[in-house]
Amino acid sequence: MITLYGFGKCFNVMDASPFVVKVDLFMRMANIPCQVKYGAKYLKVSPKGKLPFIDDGGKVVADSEAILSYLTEQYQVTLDAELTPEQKAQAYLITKSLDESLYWCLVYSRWILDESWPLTKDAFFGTLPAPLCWFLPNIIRKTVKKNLYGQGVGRHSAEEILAIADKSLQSLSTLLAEKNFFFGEQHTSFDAVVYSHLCEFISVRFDNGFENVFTKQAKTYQNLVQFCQRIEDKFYQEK
Ligand SMILES: N[C@@H](CCC(=O)N[C@@H](CS)C(=O)NCC(=O)O)C(=O)O
Repeated sequence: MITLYGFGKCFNVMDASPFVVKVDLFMRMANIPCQVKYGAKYLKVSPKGKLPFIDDGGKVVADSEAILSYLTEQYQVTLDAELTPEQKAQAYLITKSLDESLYWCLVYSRWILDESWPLTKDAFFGTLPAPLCWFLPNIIRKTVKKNLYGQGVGRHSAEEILAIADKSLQSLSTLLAEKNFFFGEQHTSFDAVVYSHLCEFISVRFDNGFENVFTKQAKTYQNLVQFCQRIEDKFYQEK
């Protein structure tokens, strides 16, 4: 049985990390059974120091894209069998755009945006004992801020980052249009990729009903909201 290592259910979505959701949903779509193990402690044993990674009977694979490629080959997954080489190329490049651009807007919206930080802090560090809970969250927040600056997104203002995220959301909404899934009526691995990023904006719920500006903006795209619902109805009935 494959073990998927992630951070854990958070804000009402399957995992706080879109990359973990991507792998989880891909396995659900491909009917590959797996068990999940949750905890930031697994970062220490991850081959690349990030989550997700999987352990398939001793074969360890890290990085969501590498995991999807490994599973596709090892388990003869046919989710993308009907896609043309051109569609596969488009899916690859859009995936990179979501993983490398929209993802960092999400990081900003959770860790840096002042209106979200208290909730993020509570969700990620709420069970930390004292004295760790007094200083560790702020130390990690500073590291995230540094990473965002290094990556580039952190050099923009909140309004500019929201506009960057919105361009991706708007483009996804245009691409999806009236279709049920991105390449038509049949779901493909690309729908797992898109859902993994969208759910972190659209499907998140806080007990107090709070929605940050990024979530509010994402929810203005009705077809994207319906797409998330469609995926959840089909693959996350236990939610
Ligand atoms: N390219 C990787 C990205 C994975 C990634 O960035 N994971 C983040 C969580 S969303 C992580 O583990 N961060 C912990 C760290 O950087 O210390 C993938 O596709 O799996």
